[in-house]
Formats: sequence, C-alpha cells, structure tokens
Amino acid sequence: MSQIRFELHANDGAARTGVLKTPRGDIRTPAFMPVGTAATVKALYPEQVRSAGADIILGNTYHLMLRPGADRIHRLGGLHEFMRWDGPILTDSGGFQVWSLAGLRKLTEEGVDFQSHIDGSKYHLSPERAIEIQADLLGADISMQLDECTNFPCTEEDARSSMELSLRWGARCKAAFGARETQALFGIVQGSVFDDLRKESAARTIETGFDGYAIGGLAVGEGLETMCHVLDITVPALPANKPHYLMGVGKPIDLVEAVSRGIDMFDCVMPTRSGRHGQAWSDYGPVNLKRAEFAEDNSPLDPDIDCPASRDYSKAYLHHLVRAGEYLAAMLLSWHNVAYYEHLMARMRAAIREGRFDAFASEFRARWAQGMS
Ligand code: PRF
Repeated sequence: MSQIRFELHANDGAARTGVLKTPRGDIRTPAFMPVGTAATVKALYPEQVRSAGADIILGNTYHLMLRPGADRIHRLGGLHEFMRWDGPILTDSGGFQVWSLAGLRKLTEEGVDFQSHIDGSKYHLSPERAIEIQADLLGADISMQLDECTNFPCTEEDARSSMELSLRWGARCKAAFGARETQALFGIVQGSVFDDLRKESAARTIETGFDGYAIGGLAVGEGLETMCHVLDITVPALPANKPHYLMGVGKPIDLVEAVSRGIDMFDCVMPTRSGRHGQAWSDYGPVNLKRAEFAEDNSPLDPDIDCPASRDYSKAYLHHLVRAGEYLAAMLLSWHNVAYYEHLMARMRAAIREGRFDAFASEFRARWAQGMS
C-alpha cells in the first residue's frame, strides 16, 4: 500500500483544498513548490523556505545529473540529506530542461542525448534512467515521468507526434518505477493548445495510471487566456481524486486562475528569480524596488505576511540594498517573494474551505488589474 495519499477536504466550484500525505510530511493543497534547481532554493536557507510556508520543494534531474552528479548525491545520502531539507521533494524529469538549456541534443525513441550547458560533456536520459536518477539516486518523494515539452506554437501534427512520444515514455517510466510504498510517480499530459489532443493525452495518461497528473506544455508563450482554455478542457478530464499539477506556472494571477479551475500544485522560478532582480511580488503585481519613489519609503513590503523580509524591513532599506548591489537584497526579496506566494496559497486554501473562493478571486483580479493600469 502506498503511504502517499491525497485527501480532499473541500470543494468550491472547481477549486479544491486538501492534503497530499507523504512519509516526509503533509503537503497542503493548493500548494506552491519553490524551485530548488541545483539543490538549493537560491539565496535561501532551507529553514527560511520552511518558515515562509513551503511544504515541498522542487529539484531538477537535469541540473543535478550534470553537477554534482546523481551518483555522487546518492553516495552522500540522497538529495534531502545533501541539501538539509527534510520535507518532501518533487523532482522534474529533465526533458524540459534539456530542451531549454542543453547544447547539442538528439531525440530518439530511446531517449535524449545531449551536451551539458556547463562543459559540453555528453549525457543520455531515457525514461528508465530518469526514474533511476529521481527515485533511486536522488530519493525524490515524487518523481515525474520523462516527457517532451512540445514547442509552441506548433502544428497539430507535430503536437500529436510529440504527445505520442510522451505517452510511450510515460508507460516506460511507470514500468521502471514499479510499485513503491513511500514514493510517488506523476504522469504529464501534453497536447499543446489542441482540445482533442489534450483530452486524448489525459485519457491515455490515466490509462497508464499514475499517483498524480501534471499538465505540461503550458507557460510557453501561449498567454493567460489560452492557458485557461487548455485548463478548462484538460482538468475535468483528470481523475478528481488525484492531485493536479500545473508545471512551471506562474505569476500570482495565473495561480488564482488555475486554482479556480481545479489545479492543486504549482512550481515556478518566478519568486526567487525576480527576487534576485530587485522585484517584490504583491497582489498588485511586481514592485521594482530600484525605483526612486522608494528611496525614503519607510513602510514594509507587506505587514500582513508573517515573514521578517515582508514585515520588518523598510522599502527604503531594500531600495538601498538593490541599488548597492548587495547580496542581502537578493536574500530578503527572495524570502519575501516565497513567503508572499505561500501566503497567497494559504489565503486561497482558506477561501475554498470557507466557500468564498469566487469572491476572493474577483477581488484578487480587481487588485491585479489596478496594479497593471
Ligand atoms: N514538462 C516538464 N517540466 C516542465 C514543463 C513540461 O512541459 C513545463 C511547461 N513549460 C515546465 N516544467 N517535464
């Protein structure tokens, strides 16, 4: 019997809240996973990630297999021990990163051959190797199937052949993974922006059978409206009793729109990356701390968030740190941004629980629009 169980506690329209139970701890859903690409959520201690409200983080097969190497991490006790994060970790399978980062690469039925973006050395990733790295060597609590993130835009023909490859790779990942008690495997639905392909990909991924279902191939330049349409088509085609994970998304407004359509999990570099670039997230959009208007603004970023970076430091101080190029600027802004994202998830969970998610989403959209004007 798997010790990883998904419990749904409340529904409000299509939005849901619950808990994904794992031996390493509960993941409250809807959940946001900060990205810890290289065995670190950049600029943050694990304790800060946890205190900011994160129940789970994401790691990357691609980066870790290149540096320091999956076998080395295994010899050092696995990814949790290596990076001193004792909560759940979900790892991405690497296909998407090979596509966006690697040098020369060659895709075959067997898998993908590619050259490291660090030193050009050669690697191979297959569905079987992706499972071995994630589940056996890194020790991920949740592994992702190897997939191909379909280019956007693309023809329906290309989207179909890419989707078919991901389906075959998904079945091979499932076979390689087998049945495990303390680890889970998620499938990934592809199909670009074509309704029929999305429905077919969902049905056939479900046929293979996974512990959770991700929606891939989005946040690739299609825009919020198109993404929402794909979610409207795809999420109802997924099993209601399994977690629904939208990969690589997104801005705060994207999270609100996706939760309203039944998504339970997200990951995105947005909070940490923009934190390193002098930006703080808010309900009104991103705030650029470099701007002169903050030079003597003694107010904190958000006194309602229980995080020192959000509550205790003035915008004037953060403005100064950003202007001076200080490391602490990246550290405090990343901390605030992760805490803001996690606080947003907590607000959404409460709104769903209390049956007022629609009102929450409307008010959020209004604030977001106001910030954009
Ligand atoms: N597949 C995988 N990881 C991903 C994506 C995907 O499609 C995306 C979508 N852009 C983000 N991360 N395996």
